[in-house]
Amino acid sequence: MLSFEERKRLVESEYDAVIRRVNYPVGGNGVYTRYKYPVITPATVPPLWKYDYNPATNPFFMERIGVNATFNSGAIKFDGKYYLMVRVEGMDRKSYFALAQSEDGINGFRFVGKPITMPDTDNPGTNVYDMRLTRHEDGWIYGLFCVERHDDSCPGDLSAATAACGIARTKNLVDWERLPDLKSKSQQRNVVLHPEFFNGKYALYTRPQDGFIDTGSGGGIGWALVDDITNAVVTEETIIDARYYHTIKEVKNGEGPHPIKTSRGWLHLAHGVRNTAAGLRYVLYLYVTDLKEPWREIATPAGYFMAPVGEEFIGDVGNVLFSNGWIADDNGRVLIYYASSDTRMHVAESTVDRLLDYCFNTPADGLISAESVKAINRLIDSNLAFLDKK
Ligand code: M1P
Repeated sequence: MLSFEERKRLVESEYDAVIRRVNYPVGGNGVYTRYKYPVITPATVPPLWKYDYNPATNPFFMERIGVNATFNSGAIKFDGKYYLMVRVEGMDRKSYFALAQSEDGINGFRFVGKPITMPDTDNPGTNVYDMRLTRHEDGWIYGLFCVERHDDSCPGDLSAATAACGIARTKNLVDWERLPDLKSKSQQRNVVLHPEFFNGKYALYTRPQDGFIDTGSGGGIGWALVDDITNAVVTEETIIDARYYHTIKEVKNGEGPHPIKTSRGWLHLAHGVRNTAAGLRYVLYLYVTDLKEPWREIATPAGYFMAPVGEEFIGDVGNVLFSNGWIADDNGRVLIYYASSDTRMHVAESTVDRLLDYCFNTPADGLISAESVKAINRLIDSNLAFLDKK
């Protein structure tokens, strides 16, 4: 068996190798390019957060506090650097937020400082996760996240839970001011703050749901206005991206990060969920809404934009891609940060132009097989006509 010093050296060299690993693009369909290695895994969490470094209290240099997963991260560019607000899940099943930083958004993500100490409300949450970061035009950076609590109206059911939207804001990503949770008629998860005021009000993308897991009568992604973010109350919600039978979002859907403002509209990234004999399948899709009427869809490409491939299928909750963070650079590059199977973080790269081209030129879902065939035949016929002309 290795000594304290030998184990320490081994653990630190394994960590260094992960941090220094150089990533590279692999293939793609022209819309986006995946990168070979995940950008953050439990191995990216510093040994200092896991090990007791004192030989007197940890003579075997054993791990004391383990990490189960690193996933569903908010993203933001701040002072020229790329930051992920990572959902770190400990082996005790509790999630917390921690900031990871990279110089180029693809390589060398490393956790900085300590895990975030998020102030609580007077009704403490059991678990917090999936933060969406929004730099709002009011000057604050907001973090909206899910707060999960036991549902005390079901005292005999240990698994009964409620989901609400927690709201906090910061100027430096480290020190957070906690605001009251969003008040709404239904439970909420996947709530996202729009970056601009609308008619002088804060605008939210919501995801009304009947229960903790089931969205039930919640028809899809909603749009709601609130007067005061320091006491946010949703009185009216309009469904802007509905669910449909036999689509990738039949069971549920949810807004990803806040939409990117482009010359042609607000570009949205979301997740859609369908059921299969093997359980739920989560995929990512895009849509565009009008610049002046951000609740009005103007492009709805059919089907998924990204779905799990290879090792992405495998993890704590298999067959899941989930994204709550992307970054658009000034030069039009878009880095899409996505988690696979509730386990690890990846990056894919595209551009605003490519994503808009995809959205406006991919046929919308005709909702029945016959319409899908018509769309393919239209493409073939126009290709044949074009190629004939050449
Ligand atoms: O396990 C998949 C995802 O399930 C939930 O998302 P949704 O509310 O849309 O079903 C969340 O718990 C999310 O964190 C998780 O990745």
